[in-house]
Amino acid sequence: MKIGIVCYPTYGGSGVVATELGKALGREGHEVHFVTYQQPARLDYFQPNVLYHEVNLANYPLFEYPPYETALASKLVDVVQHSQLDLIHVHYAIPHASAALMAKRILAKRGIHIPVVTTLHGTDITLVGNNETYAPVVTYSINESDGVTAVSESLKQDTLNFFEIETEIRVIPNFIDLTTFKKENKDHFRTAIAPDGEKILIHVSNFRKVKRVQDIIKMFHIVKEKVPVKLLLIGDGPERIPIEKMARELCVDCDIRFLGKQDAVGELLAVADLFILPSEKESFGLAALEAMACEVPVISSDAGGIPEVNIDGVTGYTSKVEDVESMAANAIELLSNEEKLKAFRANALKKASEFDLRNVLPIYVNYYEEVIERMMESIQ
Ligand code: GMT
Repeated sequence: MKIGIVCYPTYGGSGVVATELGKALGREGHEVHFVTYQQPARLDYFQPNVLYHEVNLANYPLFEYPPYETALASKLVDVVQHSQLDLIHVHYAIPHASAALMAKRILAKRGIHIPVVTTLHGTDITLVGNNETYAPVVTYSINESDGVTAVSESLKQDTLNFFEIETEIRVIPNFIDLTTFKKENKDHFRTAIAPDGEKILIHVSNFRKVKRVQDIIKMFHIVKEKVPVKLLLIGDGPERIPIEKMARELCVDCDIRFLGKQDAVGELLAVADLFILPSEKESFGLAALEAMACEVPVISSDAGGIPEVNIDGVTGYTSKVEDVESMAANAIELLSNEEKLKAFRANALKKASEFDLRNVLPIYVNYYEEVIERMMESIQ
């Protein structure tokens, strides 16, 4: 198959899923064309049948806001026509789905029929998409897509609750490449981070408000009273400065390392004892899955799709959003019981294996075939 993939090229979860999916499809012999405004962060090595097309924005003094959606639609028309794509798969509804649908209509006028699959990732539904600024276009884009997938049951339900949906939404969960994310021996890192044998907590995110990183600092403050512990904070974003300030005010800053954006997250996960994810909203929690694949149990909130990944009392614990005391108590319990921590580590890996890329990739491929066949039937 020849597949066009549209995504955000940044480190965010939707971009990571889209890029890893494209690379895996490429390895399976499909021809994959990424169409976005920048080389996707994880598209970091050459693969013969994975191509990248940059969306160029022609600016003009009249434009206070350069029309990215129009540029993307035009680029898609060009790529679909000249590379003879079989399907466009867009990740994150805004503005990718409406741009792809515009391209589809333009191509139909030229006698080229291409199906559009839209994958909903989370904030495109739960935070941004249901805002009245975007909701009519998001509703239309979902209903007009030839196929729609959501990354968790929870996100599917949210979509059905927030929008007037007239089409089927298929749940295809996020996945993990267990050959890349696995526990490796990085004892020298552990010694550098925790020289006195302290336990290590870790969090990875884009430091947006929705991640509630302040709850991590509060729980760390409580945990530190009972267990010698260090905290690694990976990633960067708008909340980082207030979080650093809070850490200083609570006098826990000496035991926290802000590592900023890191490429080799797996190497850091390899030395962690617990992954912390107290998000207010989280459609899936890919970062938690990456941790679990590295045998790191998860202390999280029970927001959105997290409980579909982090099983309470098995792979870690879930607590109500904002319940910092409960999260701290759960962390203390696990960190103080080596046997239990070991069992939870094994459970985390076992659960992560259910989301193995090798299981999820064929589900996407079958879905593409189903959507293409349905469209062929409809135009005959
Ligand atoms: O978490 C973010 O803020 C990034 C966002 C994205 O769209 O890149 O992540 C969303 O998609 C990920 C991949 O499907 C999910 O694992 C995240 O749970 C989801 N984030 C939220 O729902 C807040």
